Amino acid sequence: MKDYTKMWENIGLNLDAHAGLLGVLTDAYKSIYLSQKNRPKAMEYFDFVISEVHGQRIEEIYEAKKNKRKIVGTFCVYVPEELVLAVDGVCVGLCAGAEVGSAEAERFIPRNTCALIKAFMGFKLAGLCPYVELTDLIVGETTCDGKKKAYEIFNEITKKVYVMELPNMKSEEDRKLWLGEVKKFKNKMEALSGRKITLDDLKKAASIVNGKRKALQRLSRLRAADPSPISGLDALLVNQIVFYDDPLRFTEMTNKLCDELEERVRQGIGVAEKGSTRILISGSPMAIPNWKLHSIIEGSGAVVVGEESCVGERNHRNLLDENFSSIDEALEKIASRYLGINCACFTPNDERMDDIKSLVKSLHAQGVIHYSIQFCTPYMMEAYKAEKAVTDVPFMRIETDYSMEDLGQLKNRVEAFIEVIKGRA
Ligand code: BJ8
Repeated sequence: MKDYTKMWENIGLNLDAHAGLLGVLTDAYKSIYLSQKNRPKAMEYFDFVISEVHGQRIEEIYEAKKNKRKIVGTFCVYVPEELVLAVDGVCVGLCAGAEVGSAEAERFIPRNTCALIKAFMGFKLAGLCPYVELTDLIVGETTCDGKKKAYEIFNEITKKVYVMELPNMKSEEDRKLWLGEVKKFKNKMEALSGRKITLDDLKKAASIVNGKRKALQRLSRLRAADPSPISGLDALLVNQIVFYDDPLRFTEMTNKLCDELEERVRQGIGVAEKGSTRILISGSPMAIPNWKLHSIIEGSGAVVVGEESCVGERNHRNLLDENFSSIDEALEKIASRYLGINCACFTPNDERMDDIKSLVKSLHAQGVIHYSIQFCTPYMMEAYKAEKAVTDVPFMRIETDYSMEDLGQLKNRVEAFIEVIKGRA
């Protein structure tokens, strides 16, 4: 790896702590990812991206910033990426998937806050996230209570948080409110960049973001094969990297991966043996480098075939209707596309139950593991309804955080669950 020390220093990272973080990340990646057998060749690109996640990609974003492009950081799939790209901005998901800076974060937020919120506060406070340092704007949303209140504090610390008001229901009034928020966000992006958005800008942005979604949908469909041509761990990685990588390059490389997977499916080549137990994961998002549950499941001989999650299906299952001929029409379509995401922050949220059931069918899942990050009230609560909705296959709830303390206990539970599934076959 090239020496990026000077760049990290200029960005203002805590160099010693950052070196420690990269060391831990590299070791975890080697033991979880590089030890897998029979991986698709095209995963080499994604291995490279991870090895350069705080290197080459940061260099690219740093360059873009020098060229006066605006860098916009996000924590939620409700933020319309099209409006960032329409002003030639760069949209990045911010670091939130590892247990770092917890002590620093707990000076501002309660100990019993979900690990994702604690991590985004911790990464910033410990000086470990180069993305957050490069942002011109951080976009928050009124989703769960924890995030909503944490953004107030995050703004005190960073002075660059903008919050979109997301309704909690999906009635006509709520749709109007949300459309108003999308329009306000367009104005915000224009003011930030000093550039007026044209219809052409929107058309181009829509096609780029849809390109990524289509590539991910293709990947998702290929996982329905038995044997699955790709591990859940690798598919999760691709679904995590989409939030960081250059969008056009990401689409090209994911499609290349899918070409290879199609060939594998034709030849009956899989990562696990045909007939291996197939698990669908549903619940809270798994931000990079949260690979804990997938690695336990796949280390126990099953294969994860899908994620009903924002790092997964919820991020890409709906395309934006590109058939618009005015800016107003485009904004309406954007608002409606995003309101079709079924996050547990909504009430009622029965559509999410339909999504889970339909994924069980289409991916031929034999069991559902409902994953909630500990203290994530929306998903912990909604597990009840999900369990009631899934009647055809066994269902198990897991609540955990980013620490490795419960690894042994989780492994025992997952293995017992796989045995239950096998017993039904
Ligand atoms: S659309 S899931 S990305 S809000 S894990 S911070 S919900 S307490 S991340 Fe999410 Fe948008 Fe919804 Fe998706 Fe709160 Fe839960 Fe923590 Fe969470």
